[in-house]
Amino acid sequence: MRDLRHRIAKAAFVRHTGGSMNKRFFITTAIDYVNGQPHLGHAYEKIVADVIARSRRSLGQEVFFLTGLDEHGQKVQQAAIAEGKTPQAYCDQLAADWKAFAKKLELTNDDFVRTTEPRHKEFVQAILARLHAAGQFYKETYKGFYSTKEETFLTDKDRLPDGTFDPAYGEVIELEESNYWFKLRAQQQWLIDYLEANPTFVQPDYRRNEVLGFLKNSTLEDLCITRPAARLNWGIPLPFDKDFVTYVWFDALVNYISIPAAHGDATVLATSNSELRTPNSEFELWPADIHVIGKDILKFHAVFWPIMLKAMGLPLPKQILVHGWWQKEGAKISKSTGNIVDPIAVIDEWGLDAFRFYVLRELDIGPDGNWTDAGFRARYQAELANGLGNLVNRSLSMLKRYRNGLVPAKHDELAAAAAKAADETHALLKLNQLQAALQSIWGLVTRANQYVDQTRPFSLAKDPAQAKRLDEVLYNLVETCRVLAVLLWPFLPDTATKIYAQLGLTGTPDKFSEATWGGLPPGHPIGEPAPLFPRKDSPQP
Ligand code: ME8
Repeated sequence: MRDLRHRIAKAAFVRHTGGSMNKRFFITTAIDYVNGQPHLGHAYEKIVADVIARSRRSLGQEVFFLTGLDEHGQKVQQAAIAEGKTPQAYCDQLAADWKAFAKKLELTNDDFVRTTEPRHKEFVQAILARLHAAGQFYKETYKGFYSTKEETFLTDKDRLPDGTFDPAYGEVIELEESNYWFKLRAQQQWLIDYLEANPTFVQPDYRRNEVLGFLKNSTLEDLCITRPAARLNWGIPLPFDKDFVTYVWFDALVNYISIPAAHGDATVLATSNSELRTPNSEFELWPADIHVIGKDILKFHAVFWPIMLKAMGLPLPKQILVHGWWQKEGAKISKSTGNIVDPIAVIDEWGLDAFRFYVLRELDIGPDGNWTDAGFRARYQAELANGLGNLVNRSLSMLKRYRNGLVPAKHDELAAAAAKAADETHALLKLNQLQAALQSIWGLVTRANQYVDQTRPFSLAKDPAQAKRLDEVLYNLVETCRVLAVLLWPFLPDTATKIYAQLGLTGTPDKFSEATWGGLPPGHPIGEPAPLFPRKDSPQP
């Protein structure tokens, strides 16, 4: 009976929301090529996704956050050969570094995909078999231009006005070979209509317009989804023709559904036409809520991927969130010129949260960013050490000194400012406006620091007649610190946890609902204050 009532309630919920109660908020990042070490651009993207994942959890949603590595293809094969290793040995070694890097960034990813894993490969093959059987592919000999560096076929349309190909394509050769092609052409108008009917599918808007412009002004070519094994063998073999391996992009994009399949997501399993896994009705991921990607891979995600999904009969992801590219000191990040930001070195010297703060506060999701060492130091000093760090340290130190570390009676002079910051942050997090959310949180930091300057608790402490006023001021300050810890948690998890510990609170400030004023009970003993962001005199970050 109880079970029946539960099922009815659940069915009503599903009807009402158009979704399921078990559907998790599913967020992914691009999966990085393993042909080198992670750099600032990789770190930034993963941190953006992590903050969104953490904030959704804090707001009470169940989240599944997926990141990982793209291990097939020519670039990886060439890099392995250059090091005298087999591609698998090369990938295994680098995958260990990249996984350690995810830990270093304190990513809260729920899974880490490697495209060489059997769970991924077998799903890619199942999809290929299904699409082949459905007549979505055809085999044809192509004669034309090919960029080995980008592993892509080029046509005369790709030529620059002077007749050459963009140097980004590297060496362009003439090639004649047989391959399998995936039918895209017939879907062009459907995709235009979809993008027009779903304005938030690609964000920010100017990226959506870019895709629409491309689709409206050119004819979509069919996509070559294989490479002859004789030329490139580091790929997933086609299940229906052993002479070919799968094109690396077709393989890589499928990670967004192969991992849901590996966890038993019924929607994606239904499309693979195979008995790979038993569906788990408690675990629903697809469609993804957000794919976080960089601007250079927009076409793959906003053109090829939707058409692949349509051919499989799967719903499209809800949003493709496109970030810009980082430069350093105004120049392209490039290993050959030594113009790199090594995230690990910065984190080791300045701490993870200083790194997370700088990239999120400096760059909104969308435009390109410019890392400058001077800018990094300036934000560290002004916003972290003198802003947040100073506020927390002096608030807690004064409570220790003047009230023996015991929280006074509740008072609400800063309650409205805290509520404003919490409401704004809540709304901005829902919109993935991370930079604006940090600005709002720092509005509260600034307000509380001004409050210290205006109320002058160090002067109040000298006058016994002002004891009640001092209690009020101190309550407002330590309670603001507590609210700040909750608001900061998705962005600066270590700092937020340290603030909680210094306030003598156990656990982590990972529930947004606790950002409501008045959480610190009178008489509560706080812990030991300690500087959150030590001052640095070092010249280089
Ligand atoms: O493209 N600034 O891998 P990748 C910001 N394997 N972001 C940057 C950046 C920079 N300087 N450099 C790279 C691939 N990125 C494919 C993805 S997904 C199914 C397959 C971003 O290692 C880039 O935009 O070249 C992309 O989103 C991610 O890092 C991985 O790039």
